[in-house]
Amino acid sequence: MARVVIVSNRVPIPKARGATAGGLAVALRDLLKPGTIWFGWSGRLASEPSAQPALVEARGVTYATIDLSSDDYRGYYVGFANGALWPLLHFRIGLMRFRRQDYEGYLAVNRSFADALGSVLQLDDTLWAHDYHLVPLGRMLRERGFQGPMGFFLHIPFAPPSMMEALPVARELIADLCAYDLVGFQTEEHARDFRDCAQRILGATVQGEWVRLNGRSMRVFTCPIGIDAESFSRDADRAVNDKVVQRLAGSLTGRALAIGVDRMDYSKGLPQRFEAYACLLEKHPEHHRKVHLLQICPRSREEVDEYRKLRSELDRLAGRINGRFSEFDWTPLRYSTRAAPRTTLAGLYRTARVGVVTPLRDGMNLVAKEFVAAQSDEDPGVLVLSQFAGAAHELTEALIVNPFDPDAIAEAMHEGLSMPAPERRERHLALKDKVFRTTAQAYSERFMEALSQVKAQSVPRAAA
Ligand code: GDG
Repeated sequence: MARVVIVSNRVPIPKARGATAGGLAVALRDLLKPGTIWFGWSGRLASEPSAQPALVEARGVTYATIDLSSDDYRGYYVGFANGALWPLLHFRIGLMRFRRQDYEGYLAVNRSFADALGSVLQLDDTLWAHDYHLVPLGRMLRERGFQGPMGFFLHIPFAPPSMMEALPVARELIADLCAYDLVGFQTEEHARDFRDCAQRILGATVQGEWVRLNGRSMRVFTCPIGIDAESFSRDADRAVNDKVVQRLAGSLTGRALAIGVDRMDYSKGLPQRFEAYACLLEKHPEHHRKVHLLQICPRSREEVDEYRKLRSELDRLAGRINGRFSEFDWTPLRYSTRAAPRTTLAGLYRTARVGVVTPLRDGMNLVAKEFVAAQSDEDPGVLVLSQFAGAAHELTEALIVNPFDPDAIAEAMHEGLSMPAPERRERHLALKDKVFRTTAQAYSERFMEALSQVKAQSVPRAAA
């Protein structure tokens, strides 16, 4: 039986006991069988990183990691991946900081990954690489003679040719993606943008889902990621005993809760959301003293300038909203930059009347799905969802809004806060059905199934 080798930037090595798994570990849980290997960066910086991966075994799965030097980390992770690719693929060309030397660092780390994988990979392994950090890895493995099927999944959006062309190394990156046998995207729009890029920028031939370049074909398809809805819903049930959830519920004293949960990232539309909340309070004074917005946004990527700027902006906006609307016994906005434990989070979603998920652009957005999974059937909350989150393609019964329009978000929040129970229940049941169908398990099965077929279907490649 062929082994599966997963490669991602970071590797979620399970802790001894009781560790909560991160998003990708949940999504790939069914693949984590004895024999599987998960390879990536350890998260550690070393002055002279070893070329040999460190191996840790847990429940039959081998976790193989390498360290990076601080120069590599700056070029690969801070510079190219998060300073150039992330903004570009989220349609923020103005924030893209491209530097040749960062791109060189990005290639160098991908080469280190390919070299280190050499000591781990066997000829008949199946490889699945994840996300924008690892675009060139497939080509580099082929150059080193690896022959097994190789899939790649992009968790974030893709950009159309007119935007991709702004990146000086767009051709190289698109060609590198074509070196995989299968590339998966969250939505058909992202997949189509990639195929258009391959056609217009590289001159590839596109036929349906197949892209043909230099005599070989690869498949580009849509494979939306999901969550473990059953377990999230159980967490929400269990959270009735969670002290923090109990304290929060007690502190509401009958007021409604609106909730937002996002990594602190400029793609998540947080300033617009804060503005929308101010707009709600201004235009609908009937909500004064009747609602709290709880915004949880754990800090992330603070090495990148834009993220530090965003934090100051949110601090300022939060202060302004509370300064303007607070009363001595009512603080309209509760804002925390600390992460909440997973069960607490599930309980907070359950307590909320409205979930506000308004990214300016997002590959999928798992928070939208978690919010739905956490609701009770009897008294569910309402999801306000950006039309530019991948999740909006599936979760059409949410209140869909343009995240650039604070007035529209405010009106949707008002609608959610005022919606009668029968309509809330009807929308919720439709959303729940989808979230419980397109789960994490369905996602990984669908990808692996496509990967097992794609090699047989693609034109045999020339010897590497
Ligand atoms: C990328 C793509 C795509 C957040 N705060 C806390 C916390 N979280 C958890 C959420 C959710 C996850 O982090 C965030 O996932 P998202 O999907 O919303 O966003 P990204 O981190 O940007 O993820 C995205 C995803 O990859 C998967 O393909 O959907 O589009 O950008 O699970 O719950 N978890 C805990 N405490 C917090 O305070 N425990």
